[in-house]
Order: sequence, then C-alpha cells, then structure tokens
Amino acid sequence: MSKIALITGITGQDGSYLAEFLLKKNYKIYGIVRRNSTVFNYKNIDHIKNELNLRYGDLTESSSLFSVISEIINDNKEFSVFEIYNLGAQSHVKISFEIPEYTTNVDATGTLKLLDCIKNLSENIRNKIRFYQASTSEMYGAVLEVPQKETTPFNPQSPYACAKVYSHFLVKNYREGYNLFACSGILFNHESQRRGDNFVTKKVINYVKSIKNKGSLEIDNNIKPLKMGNINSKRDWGHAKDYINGMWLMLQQDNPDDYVLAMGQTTTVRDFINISFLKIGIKLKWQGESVDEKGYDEKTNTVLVEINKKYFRPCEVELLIGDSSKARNKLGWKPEYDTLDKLIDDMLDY
Ligand code: F7E
Repeated sequence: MSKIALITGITGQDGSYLAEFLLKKNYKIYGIVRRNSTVFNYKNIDHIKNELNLRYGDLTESSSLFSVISEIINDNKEFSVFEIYNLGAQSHVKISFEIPEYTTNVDATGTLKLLDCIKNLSENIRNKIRFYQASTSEMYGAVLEVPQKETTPFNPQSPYACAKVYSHFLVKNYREGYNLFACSGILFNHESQRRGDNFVTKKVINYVKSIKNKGSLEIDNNIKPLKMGNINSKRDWGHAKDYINGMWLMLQQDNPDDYVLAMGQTTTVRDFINISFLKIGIKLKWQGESVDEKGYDEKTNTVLVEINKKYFRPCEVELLIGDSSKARNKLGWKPEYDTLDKLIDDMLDY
C-alpha cells in the first residue's frame, strides 16, 4: 500500500524541502509545475527531479488540477494515504499590491479549486485524502494580540494576506461542511538558502556575501549600497526545514486542525542586517533619519546600506511574534535551528 503526495509549489523553497523530506519517507511524489516560456525553474529540485512525477498545471486552472488528481488516483489504485500540500502561491507581499487580482486567483480561488476537486471525489477516495494549506502569519497583519496564536483574530494588511485569510477560512469550512481531513499551518516567516532573492533575509545575505567576496573595503571605493525598505518591522524568523516537518506532522494526526509554527522570538530587519554584517566582521553604525538613514561600516565609513522608498509597502505589518505552544505540545514539533544565529550561519554558508 503506497503513500502518495501531491505538492503544488514544488519548485519553491518549501515545496523542494518537503519533496526531499517525503522521498526519505518513501512517498511517491507528484508535483505541479507551471510552464514558463524562457526557463525551467527547477533549480531547487534539480537534484531529485528524476525521483519526482512532475505534471504541468496551474492553481488558476481547475481542469489541470482535476486531471492531475484523477491521474494520480487511477495510477495508484492501492494507495493507503494521499496527502495534498497546497504550497503554490504568489507569495511576495509587496508584489501582491501590484498584481492583486492574480494573487487572489492563485492564493484564494486556487485553494477553492483544489478543495472543490477533492470534495467531488467519491467518498472512499476522499476519506484517504489529507489536505495541507499554507496559511501564514501575514493574516494577523496589524496584530490584535501579542504573541499571535491560533485563536488570535486576523487583521490582514495586503492583497496577499486577504487572499490567504479567504483560503484559511475555506479550509475550515470544507473541513466542517464536508468532513475533509484538511489542516492549515499558520507559518511565520521561514527562510533558508533556497529563499527567493527578493525576500528580505536572502536579499541581505546575498549582499553580505558579495561584500565578503570583495575582501577589504578600504581598497574598494566602488561599493553600491544595499537598498532597503522598512528596516524597523519585526519578524519571527525560523528555518524552512523545521517548518516542513511541522506540516507533515499536522497530516499524521487523528484529527485535522490548525496550528501555528513559529520560533517565538522577534527581531527587527535592522538587527537582521546588523547581525549578518557582524558575521563577516563588519560593524554597522546608523546615521540619519527615515529615508535618509544610512548604515556605515564603522571602520572605513563606507556607506553599505541605504533606504529606498521603492521597497515600502502601502500598508506594513510592523510586528510578528508567534506562540507555537499548540504545535509543540500536540505535534511534538521542535525546531532544530532554534536561534536566529543558526539560521543566519546556515544561509551564509551556501
Ligand atoms: O519582508 C521588510 C518588509 O518580503 C519582511 C512571505 O514569505 O513571510 C513573507 O512575508 C519584512 C517586511 O517577508 C525590504 O517591509 C525591508 O516588513 O521578507 P519579506 P514578509 O512580507 O514578512 C510570510 C510569513 C509569508 O507568508 C509571505 O509569503 O522586511 N523589508 N526592506 C523588505 N522586504 C523585502 N522583501 N525587501 C526589502 O528590500
């Protein structure tokens, strides 16, 4: 009796780590990938591509979801468990303000399409399906409680977060209305070497690595500063690998439920920058205010960080800090990368 998993978003950070994790547990893995006109965006799964069953599809296209799910069911008649992980998303918060309709089509209506497809399967098949939804701490937005836990009300601040709130409640609705085994993991920010380059941690790490590769700042006057947005916002950052384990644990329980995964520590973007530079022996001093603030190398006075309004968001989420007691107590979830320091070391080591 085989265990099967379908992963939307398999080429992304979380999807690729999850695929590696499930392969080790002997799952047969299917992944939905979008066609791209210029490149195969398979960097994160290149090393395991041959062990995966990749199918073209899109969360905006019900028929593609239906045909992939039907194919999986037909080709694996004896399966014991079929886990569906919905990790596909337009996941960049700032970009969601620029393409709100597309973000909604993928992050909200896409979930509806997937859930509806499962709902319409015969009962004996449906009973063997377990569904995971990638919910997010962004749903807490302008937070109404500190720290945030499963019962904290949502107050979303972006088209991305609004779409995710819709999906979160839809999962609950389908769970209660149609008895689906469907869970939402409310994951706080989770990072890794595979994080997209335009998310704040990876952007900072890439820059710090480029400075390290240059060698001494004293002999290089041509350094272009790192351009940042709001460096005063606070995030609860963990390692993606730890969060993958949590997703899987949610689907192994007797009953479906929603869980927060978070480290319970919050840090400003500014401190993330400070710590990352310190790792390569550079101490920053900050001078100026608001958009005129700059981060200088204390030794050489070289400007290394500047603020650029371009990266500000129409609405900002100022403070996130999660309480993951429920996941720790009920799932036995315990992150291995338990400090920000370990996360940064891992990201710098790539
Ligand atoms: O921003 C600030 C920015 O884009 C973090 C997604 O995975 O986690 C992520 O959402 C903070 C924000 O992540 C820059 O304004 C400053 O306050 O890395 P981020 P995010 O928006 O928190 C949640 C859990 C998700 O679900 C999302 O899908 O950093 N910030 N300067 C900047 N952010 C970026 N990207 N670039 C900057 O230059």
